[in-house]
Order: sequence, then C-alpha cells, then structure tokens
Amino acid sequence: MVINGYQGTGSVTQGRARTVNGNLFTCDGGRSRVAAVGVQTDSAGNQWTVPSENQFLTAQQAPDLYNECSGVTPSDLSQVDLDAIPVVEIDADGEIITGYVFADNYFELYINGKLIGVDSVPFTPFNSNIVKFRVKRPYDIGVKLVDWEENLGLGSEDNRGKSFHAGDGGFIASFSDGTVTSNQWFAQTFYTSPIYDLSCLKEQNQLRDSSSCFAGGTDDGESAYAVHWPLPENWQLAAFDYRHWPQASTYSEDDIGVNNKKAYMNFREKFAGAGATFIWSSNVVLDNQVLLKYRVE
Ligand SMILES: [Ca+2]
Ligand SMILES: [Ca+2]
Ligand SMILES: [Ca+2]
Repeated sequence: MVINGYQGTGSVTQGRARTVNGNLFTCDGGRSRVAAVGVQTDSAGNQWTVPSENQFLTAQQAPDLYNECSGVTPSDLSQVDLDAIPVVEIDADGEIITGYVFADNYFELYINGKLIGVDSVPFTPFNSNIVKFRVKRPYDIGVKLVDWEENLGLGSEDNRGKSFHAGDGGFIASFSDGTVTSNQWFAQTFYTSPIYDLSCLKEQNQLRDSSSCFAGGTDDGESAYAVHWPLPENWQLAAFDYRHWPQASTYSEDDIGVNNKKAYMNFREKFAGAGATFIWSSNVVLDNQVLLKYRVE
C-alpha cells in the first residue's frame, strides 16, 4: 500500500497516540519529564505501542550507578560499592562480569535471552546503571533501547524553544571482560518519528534510512507520521540471527551531548575512557525504538 509517497516495509500512523499510561515514573530528588505510553492504530487496524512496549513497571531494575531520583549520586567510581551489586546467574560455572550502562533514555538488557535488568529512569533525568552477571563465553547481548518522547506517537518533546522538538537517543556500555559498544554491534530501528514527508524514507536491504528526513523542531507537529515495524519473535535469544541487520552507527560524546550529564561524566573512565563509543541505529534523532545485538566470542 502506498501512503502519501511511502513505499517501505513499515506500517504508517499519523497524529498523536491514545495515552494508555499517563506516567510510568515520578522523581523525588529531581525533575523528570512525564514518561507516558500510548497506542496508535494504523489503517489496517494494527495497534502499535509508543514509544515502546516495555517492562519498566514489572521487571527488575538494574542497580543505580548514578540516579538523582533515588539519591545515588557518587562523584566518581571510588564512591561506588561494587561488592554490593547482586550477580544475575546465567551459567553457574561462568565468569562474573560487571557492566556500566548509560542510555538516552531507556534500556532493557538481555544476556543469552535472560533479562538482566531494565533502566531505573525511563525518560529523564539522565541516569546510569551497573549490572553484574555470571556467564560463560561465548555469550549474546541483546538490548532494547527507547528514545522516550513527550508527544506520544509524534516522536517529539517540548524542548529548545519548540513544542515538537525531535529529541535524540544514544547508548554506551563497557563490561569488565573488555566488551565495549562499537560499530561491531548490530542495530535496527522499529519505530521512526516524526516524519513530516514520507517520501524522505528509503530502504536498502535491511537499512531503514531516514537520513534525508527533516530532524529539526517545529511548533506544528500534531500531524506528524510515524513508521512502525514489528519486533522479531525471540529477538532477545542467543539463537536469533541478526546478521542481516545493519551494523550500529557510532556517535561522539558531542553528538549525544553528555558533557553536562554527571551520570556519564562522573564515570567517563568506564565509558569512552574504556574504549566504548556511543551507538544507535543510523538515525539517532528519528529512530526511537532500537534493538541492539552483539556476540561476545
Ligand atoms: Ca534512563
Ligand atoms: Ca532522548
Ligand atoms: Ca527521537
């Protein structure tokens, strides 16, 4: 079906989603944007959860590295009690691995298909987490990432003087076995918005390319389109074959804008300092729900 110039493989919706949860999270110690969840319906009657189906309210949250909402605000790693971090067991005879994770805005981390933890702040303020797990090599990492949005289904937030500012994402992590985020990871988008002109979207093989689309802000964003793709069944399992996905795109600290974010800067030695780089799919502004996969050999 061709909708206003769109000929890709996704499903198109237009306009604001119906809110199904008005706010997942409020912050006691700082300011938080409303982290709501909505549903959009496409012309075929399919329902799409935006910005993403998630387990924030039901799953174990990963321990805080830095989270002003829970009063965990170390100024550097020496103030972090790593021994207090519980170990999630995957292989009883495996190695204990510690991971440091920063997501703009939300992550759910799987190792060999087992959920290790979810981000403890879905939208803002910016936070970071520590995880520990016991596993044998080789092992498989799967991450669901969400660039959260204020205007549900419209891919935007009130920011930088515009009512419909298209915010950006970003993800960086390092692990004590030397594993770091890089362009060797694989990334695919499953929700892209706002799109004001569907003809800007291109697809080549598995690349869902929105690089020609407008990514700025506007005060007139209520009629924006969004494009959705269903998440593959069992994507989080180690056996899932993702090698047809595009490789992750890398982004600099300046691209993501972390120099004023203590959740990142206070532990920079465990992020960029450990050789990790920010990654996302090919569009860190318009792609709002992204899956990552990586195999540690
Ligand atoms: Ca977060
Ligand atoms: Ca964001
Ligand atoms: Ca975005």
